[in-house]
Amino acid sequence: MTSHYDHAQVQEFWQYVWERDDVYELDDDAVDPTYVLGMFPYTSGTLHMGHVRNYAITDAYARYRRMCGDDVLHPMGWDAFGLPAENAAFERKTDPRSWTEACIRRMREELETMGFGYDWSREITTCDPDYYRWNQWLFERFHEAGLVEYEAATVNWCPDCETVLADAQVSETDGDRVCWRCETPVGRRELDQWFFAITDYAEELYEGLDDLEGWPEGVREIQRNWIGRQEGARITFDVSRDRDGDDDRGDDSDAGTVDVFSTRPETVHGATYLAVSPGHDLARELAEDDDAVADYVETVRDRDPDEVGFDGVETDATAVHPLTGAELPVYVAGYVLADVGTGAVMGVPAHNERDHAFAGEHDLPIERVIRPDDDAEIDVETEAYTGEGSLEESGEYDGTESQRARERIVAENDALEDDVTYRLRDWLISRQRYWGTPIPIVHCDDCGAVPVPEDELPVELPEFVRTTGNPLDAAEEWKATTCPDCGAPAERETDTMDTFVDSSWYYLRFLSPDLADAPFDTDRADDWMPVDVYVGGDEHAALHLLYTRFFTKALADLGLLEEREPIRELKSQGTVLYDGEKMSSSKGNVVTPEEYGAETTRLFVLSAAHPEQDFEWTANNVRGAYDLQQTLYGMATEFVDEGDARLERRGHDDYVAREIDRTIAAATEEYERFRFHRAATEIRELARLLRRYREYDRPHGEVYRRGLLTLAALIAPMAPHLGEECWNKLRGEGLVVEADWPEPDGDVAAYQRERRLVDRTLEDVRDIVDVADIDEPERIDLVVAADWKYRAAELVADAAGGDDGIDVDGIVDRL
Ligand code: ANZ
Ligand code: ZN
Repeated sequence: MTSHYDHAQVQEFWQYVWERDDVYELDDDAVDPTYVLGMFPYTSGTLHMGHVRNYAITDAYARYRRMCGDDVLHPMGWDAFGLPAENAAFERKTDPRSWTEACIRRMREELETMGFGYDWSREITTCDPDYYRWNQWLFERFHEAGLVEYEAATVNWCPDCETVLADAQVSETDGDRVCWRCETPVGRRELDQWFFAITDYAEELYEGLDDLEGWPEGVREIQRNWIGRQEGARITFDVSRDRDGDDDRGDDSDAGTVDVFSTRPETVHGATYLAVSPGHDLARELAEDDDAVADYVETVRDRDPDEVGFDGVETDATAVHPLTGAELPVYVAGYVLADVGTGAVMGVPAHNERDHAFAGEHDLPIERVIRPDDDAEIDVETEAYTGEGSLEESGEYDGTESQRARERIVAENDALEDDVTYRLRDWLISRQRYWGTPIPIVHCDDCGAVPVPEDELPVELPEFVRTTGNPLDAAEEWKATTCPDCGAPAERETDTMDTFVDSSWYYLRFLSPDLADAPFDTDRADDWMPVDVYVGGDEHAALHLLYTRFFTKALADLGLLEEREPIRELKSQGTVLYDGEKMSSSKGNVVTPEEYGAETTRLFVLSAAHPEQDFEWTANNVRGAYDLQQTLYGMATEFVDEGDARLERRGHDDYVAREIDRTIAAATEEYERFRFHRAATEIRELARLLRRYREYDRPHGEVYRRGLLTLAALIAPMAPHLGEECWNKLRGEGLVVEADWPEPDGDVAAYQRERRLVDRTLEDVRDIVDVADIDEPERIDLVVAADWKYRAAELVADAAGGDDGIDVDGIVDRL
């Protein structure tokens, strides 16, 4: 039979033709092209089903837009730096570059096998010096703009990977904080580290989320939580010390102030103590001559930060309540976090759960200053009351409703000031590893940390050496250099950048991937940005997508970009499951696309579910995609083989013609909304109708051919090789990838109204006469719809076995 679809051969042929004709290359002069981007893959060795799904979605959409007449930018590149390459190289006794290059070759081949339509002339690889020099260049621009900080910080340290981990790289397993890669328990270390000041943009990053209407609400909510914006007040307390312990504040106290941050400033009258974190300046100062404080600070530092309970140590300092003048004890307490708010709190045990717990442990007074409005029985001795209400024991504010009091107390007292804090921390970009962008800094004994002059960029990585620690530390020759400022012998920075730096701006490099004197072409960026549609896994909701937004804003402030948001529409794709588990190489349940051929694989991942839903990979489900492919191919082949069609037009030909129109309209709508699974359903239904049409009668040549061409065009974005093959059989020339998206001939809306009427009428017919014994209900649908009045009535009459009681004319009238 001629209709066997030999996927390997078909794929190879069309891939050759597409490449020969450069059909996916976007001209640099294109005006405002549609920018469709899938998150570029980490070069881990092979493509997995998550990649295939991700790229099938972007490819289908890019192809759809191209057929609609848009210029389309659909590039691909490689997220090629990172620890796993270094680990793999170490295990395989090779070096990260060779290993990464081998991965890229294999993955590119796999992408090509799938027939994804990328503009490969724009391919970028982040471990190329031509790429990472721009990380360095941008680092230096950020540095000039005050967006880079070099600070000692206590960091998460994985003893096995011998590297610092970002908080997000620390996973929680059975209550243990472990390395996300190797699951070794994570320790703490103090190191000088490089940071990007993302917190400078906290407010804009937060505010901007409301306007990102093309983003899933779930992702925006994750970002909101990550930024953790909180409104409240900063409250200043005078603090003095009583070093000799004689309870006489008079002569031996040094005055100072401590600011606290509170979301509930109206509870200020209920403050019964002050507590600062062990990392607070006051704690350090007190530790100098107070052994108890020094010991406590020490223990907390060595402790897992999540383990901290409500222990703490009372100090010899005293705080003065700014409104009442009362003297409050000052504690150093582990539950107060150094990098939240000001690193200090006023303790209000009656109205804050943590303060309540602390007060319980340390026998501190609990003073109620808010009474619930419904006069509910509350006993703050047993439990904090955290709700709203009216103030009491608060002097002139007694009786004031708490939300109103919040505003008044801040407005009317100099010690309180409106303030906003964020949970977001500055972005620690230092990694003590080899396989990343060298941070372009020289450390000079006299001049400090000096940026490498621009004309000496890139600072290239030295040869890889196998050591347990940071290979750059061992690269003595590479490290030795001279200070750019004073010429004295100096040492290169041996930290490399977090790979999230690479992915924070790669979408801009695709615009002008070979540009030699800037990271990207500014004019082109103004025209081509933002990315119109970005697709990827929602594991990137917090970090990658926040960093891209930060970069875009920082670049805009550097005058390099007009846009302040990088991505207009974001699609997060669900997970492909296999036996209920995520399909991944680490679980050994990866199904390789070659097994089923590109078309079946693509059709399946697109038709199984809405892009944002998870779905199960099962042989049975795959079969459905395979069958659709075989059906379409078979129909195109048969038509060509036995193309003896009817010429004169009959009633039901119109019906089929209008169903073709209706399918085009419906499938277009589904493509617009990324509902590929529903587009596939429309296609499947039209194919079924056309088959019945063909079996019922000899089909009308033009109508039938148009139906088949429509199928080829509608399936092409999802299954492009199949689309080309069918298109070619039916037309003998031209490429479907370059064809126009089909349009309805007739008035689809009018037809849809009519069709609904027909459907209802058919129900009426069934009600009037029991047509259960009509063994061809499908034929009825077709015929009724085609020529609905008379033929339907005839059939009903037939079915009733010529029963004289049936009044055909009567039925027809009622219809
Ligand atoms: C006094 C107060 C009274 C507070 C009250 C709350 C309720 P949540 O609780 O998640 O909304 N806070 C401020 N800085 C802190 C730090 N560095 N470490 C630990 N806790 C800190 O977060 C806001 C509250 O967290 C702040 O408001 C403060 O306690 C506490 F009835 O101040 B509150
Ligand atoms: Zn110097």
